[in-house]
Amino acid sequence: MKTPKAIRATLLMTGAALTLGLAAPMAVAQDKPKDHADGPAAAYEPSMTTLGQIQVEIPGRKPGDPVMTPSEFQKATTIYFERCAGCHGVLRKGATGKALTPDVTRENGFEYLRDFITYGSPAGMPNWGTSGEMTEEEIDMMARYVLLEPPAPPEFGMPEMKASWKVHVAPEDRPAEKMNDWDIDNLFSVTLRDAGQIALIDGASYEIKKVIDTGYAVHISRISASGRYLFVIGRDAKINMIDLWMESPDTVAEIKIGSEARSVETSKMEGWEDKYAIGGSYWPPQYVIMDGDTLEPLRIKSTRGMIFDEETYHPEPRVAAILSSHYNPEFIVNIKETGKIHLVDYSDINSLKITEVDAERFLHDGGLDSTKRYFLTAANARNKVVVMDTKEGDVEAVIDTDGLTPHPGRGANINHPTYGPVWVTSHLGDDTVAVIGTDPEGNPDHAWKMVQQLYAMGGGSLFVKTHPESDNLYVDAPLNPDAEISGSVAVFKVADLAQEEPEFTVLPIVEWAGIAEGQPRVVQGEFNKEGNEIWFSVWNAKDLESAIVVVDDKTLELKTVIKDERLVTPTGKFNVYNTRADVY
Ligand code: DHE
Repeated sequence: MKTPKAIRATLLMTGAALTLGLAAPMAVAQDKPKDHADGPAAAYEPSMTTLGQIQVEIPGRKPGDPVMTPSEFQKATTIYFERCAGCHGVLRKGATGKALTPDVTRENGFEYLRDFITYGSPAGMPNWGTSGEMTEEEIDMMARYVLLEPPAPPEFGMPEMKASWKVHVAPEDRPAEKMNDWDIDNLFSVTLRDAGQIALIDGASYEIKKVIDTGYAVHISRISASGRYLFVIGRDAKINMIDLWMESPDTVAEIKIGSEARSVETSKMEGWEDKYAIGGSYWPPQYVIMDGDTLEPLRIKSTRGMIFDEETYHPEPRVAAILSSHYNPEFIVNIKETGKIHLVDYSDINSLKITEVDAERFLHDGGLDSTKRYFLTAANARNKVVVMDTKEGDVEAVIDTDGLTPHPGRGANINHPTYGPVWVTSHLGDDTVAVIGTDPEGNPDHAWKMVQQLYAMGGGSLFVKTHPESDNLYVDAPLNPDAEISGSVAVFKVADLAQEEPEFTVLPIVEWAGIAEGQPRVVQGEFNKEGNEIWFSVWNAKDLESAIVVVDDKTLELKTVIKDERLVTPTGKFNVYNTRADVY
């Protein structure tokens, strides 16, 4: 274990290296504003991996169009969807990046575009050419590509969903009781990202009970309220529904809900447990409510519409996090580009009532406070956290976190020695950790305010974690450019938060994993059911060894390392009990 002082020294050096790194390629880089996105935040822009595979044709040619062969156009479309669409939008109408429709690009012309792609810009455009990420030929091709009309990827409505929908085991053919001796509440569903699989790992013996094929570049797992069904969504928008009661748990139903997706959830309100599932997609921009037993698609809602404050039309507002309310029969759906939260009342599915709440643009991930009443969610490109009251259905506050790009995962709820119940998020863009008061009744002066700012190892953090039984707060930094930092985890003692500048302990997780090859990153802590062990993924390249490192929460010592050739690119881990009960 390293001392906080040693890591602080490394940190300062990293900060200096980063500044130098940004300044080196071009003189103009010195003018870059503080929120320039060349750092870890830029590395985290969405890649439309499945859309990149679709076959497209050059839209109707107009006089003056640059020359492009169909194969060049296809290649450019793939590059665009995989590298550019995350910021500029699938339809090139702009998201966090500027619009790139022909009316704009033709105004600027080919040479300007070529240079812009080559050198980047202080406002956040990466320097694709000087960084070596694109060849001169590719840049030439991309500059011609954005002068042409963008191709529109296919829509995905009820006929397409129904065609993809398969019930492998009908509800009446499934077991009436649990048929295995697994402790399913303490099972972990582990994302094996690049294998397109999940591993089910026993929380006590660390045994890999089963590996199940799922969607491509699988993203998250969520569990039905009863704990019986596990839902897994891939980036290709495929949802697998796995029955954990079967003798050998397996997929009982599957569906594709679009071409690109990231979120899935199930109904948790008392009386509605396991009744419905919901999936949200990036493309097409929509969400679908499905039957909770079979995944039959029931209702589809497009998210296209007006941006909440400008009242201008956005053609592709992506669906980010979806949570299930514990106070109302509602799904809470983050609509990224329009900055709205949809409260989807599923009590009468034939007459779906949707309340659109104005929040803030670029909503991403988030979680509930310890009472499960308030949903705290990052509007990441706006450096804000929105607090939504899921009982009353309105926004309580929009808090500036005074850091760059908050990224909480579901956040961490701790009982602060000075401020009482608080919720915590780290940031992608810097080392700050924002601590927000969440107790309007017991601590009204501190509620919905950033009551403290902590400094962890460095930028590139994606997830914080704790557990009601734990006295610790864990902060990862998988996207930090420094291997020592991205391979470690910072731990704050909750009791130490009473101090003005609490120090943290660093756990050298990659070192503990004993992996020599590659530059694995440590990502997303997840507690076991009891709350006395925390698991971290040691996420290496697909063809190299990865691992899961289990840490004893009381002693902060290594408990065990799970290694197995089937553990290919482990990232997210979802403990069945903690996920279904929203314990974090
Ligand atoms: Fe995620 C959650 C989107 C990249 C691991 N990720 C989420 C959620 C969204 C999202 C909208 C919230 C889902 C919810 O709660 O319903 N993630 C995106 C992206 O758009 C992005 C930036 C780029 C992309 O092209 O996908 C992206 N995510 C990643 C990764 O690179 C990570 C680190 C590794 C991986 O497996 O791909 C990653 N995302 C995760 C994890 C969660 C997640 C582990 C769930 C955290 C939790 O505790 O609930």
